[in-house]
Amino acid sequence: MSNRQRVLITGAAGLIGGILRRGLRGSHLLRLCDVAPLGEAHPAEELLRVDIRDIKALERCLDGVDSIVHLAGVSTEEPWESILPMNIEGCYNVFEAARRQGVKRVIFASSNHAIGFHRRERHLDARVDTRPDTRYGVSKVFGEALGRFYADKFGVSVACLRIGTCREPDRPGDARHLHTWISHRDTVQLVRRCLDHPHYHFLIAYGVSNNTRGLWDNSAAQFLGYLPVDNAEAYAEEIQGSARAPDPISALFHGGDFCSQEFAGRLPEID
Ligand code: 15L
Repeated sequence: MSNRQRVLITGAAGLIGGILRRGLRGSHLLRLCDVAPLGEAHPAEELLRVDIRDIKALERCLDGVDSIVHLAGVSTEEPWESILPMNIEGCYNVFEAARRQGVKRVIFASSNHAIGFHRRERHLDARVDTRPDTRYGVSKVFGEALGRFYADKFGVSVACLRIGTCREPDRPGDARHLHTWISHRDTVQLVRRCLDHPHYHFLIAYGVSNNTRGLWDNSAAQFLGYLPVDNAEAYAEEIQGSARAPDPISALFHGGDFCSQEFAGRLPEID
């Protein structure tokens, strides 16, 4: 009998789902779920069509699962009518189904947009106040709060990863990415560390590579042993030669153009 952990990945058909599927294949038993097609099952993979809006279906697919990597949901700014069922109710369903089924750990794909309205002069650690830059960012703050609640109240081990910019192709694409980029292999390493660490209660970590221009401090999660190997700086010259200047609001804040969309605030008041 295998002693490999069984991991359920929600939203497994997305970009990060595909990266983790390839990267964790062989070391973990993967139960992959999505509403979108997942292709053919490889050995040690189970494929399921599950909608996170359906808590009963989620509960059923958690049988025998040790940990969940929760990626499903809306991954950018969208109308509240999409954010609410997917990122608020769907996220609740995942944590609640995990509790009901005795799942030990949930790794939640949060986002840098939970802290997007901090100014870029500021280096941020995991304890900084949240400052969401979009409804999407608000939903990620909600997911982090849910994680904290399920850890404290029910003893579920929870990691919230404030992911920066993970792209296909696997390289930064503009000047902001020189601090926000995370490569595919660093993404796999970070999630692997979160899955395999024997014990933690609750943590927040930034999903970012070892970027020379990085602005996010992961020292609170150092115990995980995450040692990113890639650095966006390798692409800096190329990017700076081709990039267009960001709009003035985007340039000020960590969240970039998520901050400038619909912006009707007053700059001096956003310290
Ligand atoms: C995110 O949270 C999004 O999912 C992704 O599409 C990118 O926009 C990324 O943040 C980013 O900030 O670059």
